[in-house]
Amino acid sequence: MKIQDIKVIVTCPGRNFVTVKIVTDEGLTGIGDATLNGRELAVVAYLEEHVIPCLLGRDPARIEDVWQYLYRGAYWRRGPVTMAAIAGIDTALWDIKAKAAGMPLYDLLGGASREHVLCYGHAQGTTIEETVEAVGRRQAEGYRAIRSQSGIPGLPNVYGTGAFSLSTSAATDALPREEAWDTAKYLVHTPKLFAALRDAYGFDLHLLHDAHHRLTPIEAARLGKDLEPHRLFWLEDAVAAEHQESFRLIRRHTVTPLAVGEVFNTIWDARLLIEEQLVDYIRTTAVHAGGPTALRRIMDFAAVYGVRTGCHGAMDMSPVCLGANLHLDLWAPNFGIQEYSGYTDATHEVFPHAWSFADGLLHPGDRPGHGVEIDETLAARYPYERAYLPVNRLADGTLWHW
Ligand code: GCO
Ligand code: MG
Repeated sequence: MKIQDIKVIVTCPGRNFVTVKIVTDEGLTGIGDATLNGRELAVVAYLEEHVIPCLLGRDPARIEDVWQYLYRGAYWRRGPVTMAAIAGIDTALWDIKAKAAGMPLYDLLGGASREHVLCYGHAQGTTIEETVEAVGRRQAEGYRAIRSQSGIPGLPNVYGTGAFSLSTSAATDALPREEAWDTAKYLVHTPKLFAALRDAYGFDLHLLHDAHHRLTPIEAARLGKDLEPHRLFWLEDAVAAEHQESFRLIRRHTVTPLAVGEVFNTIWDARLLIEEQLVDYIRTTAVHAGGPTALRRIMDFAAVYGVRTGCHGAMDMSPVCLGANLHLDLWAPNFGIQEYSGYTDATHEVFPHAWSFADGLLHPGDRPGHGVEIDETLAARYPYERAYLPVNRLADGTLWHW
């Protein structure tokens, strides 16, 4: 079998998605997600100009060799653009291999380790009361684990708590929205949210929280400590993790479980965190970590140290990425949880998928391959729109982590 053609499809059925489609001379096709939120076209150019010409005519079965060729062979290793491009190709090649074998991808990886995959949804509100209600709605939809975020008095527009923060070219403000941040206010308010949630729903529901990289290590330690009575499933991205050693300090002070890694793109970003067991969950995801080949390696490395998985699955990871993640989740001996924040109806239609959600659980389905397709005619009806994530500033104007 030979790779005959590779195309890159960009579509915006609510969010921008970049999808790689590989066609073989035997008529088998495979697709992969290569979306990098807010920087989508950089990955398209990387693929079209620098990757695709090198792969035409190659054997699609040699996934490991193609991965090494694109990673080592580029000389410029790592980085979100490179790794998203590699992920698009790698995911499509695994799709083709599993289709050729007539197996769902999880079978090819070693088979299912469980019947289904626990996932967590999102609940948010501008006030504690609104968030408490939103958690109730998610619970009614079947979710057993819910990430809960709330607006903070005195701070308008906190990402992930109220109105959608994404700016698109269709909107009047096509540049990144500016949001405000105050850590002191946040640290006082957030434990109150979880106290209210435990009062309302008891301890049977798993609650998660995302600090979105905004704290310093000692502030994160304080938050972890203050959240201990509320028994969180995890506290996510407590600090910006360029400095992996930061987690040593956080760990010394709190038993709140820690999750990190949605912006990581290789195992090197997490090596120390995993080896020293400084985190409980590693959040790398197929599209940002270089596809199933690399994600499987990270999961296996984490398994050696008793660190569990918690793949990033916000709605800017396409249904193709979610499909690939779910096969790895079903297989991984050290699976923890999968994020699932849902998609627009148009996104479900553009990407028909075998994976399904019921009772707070996901399953990848049993179709050969990863089980996700793209309807190209429909995709063409939703053209790309330039879009930005917000930025965050302190009251004095200092640009802050968001
Ligand atoms: C999450 C994330 C997202 C990211 C987004 C960036 O935990 O789901 O933090 O909300 O910010 O995916 O593109
Ligand atoms: Mg997050």
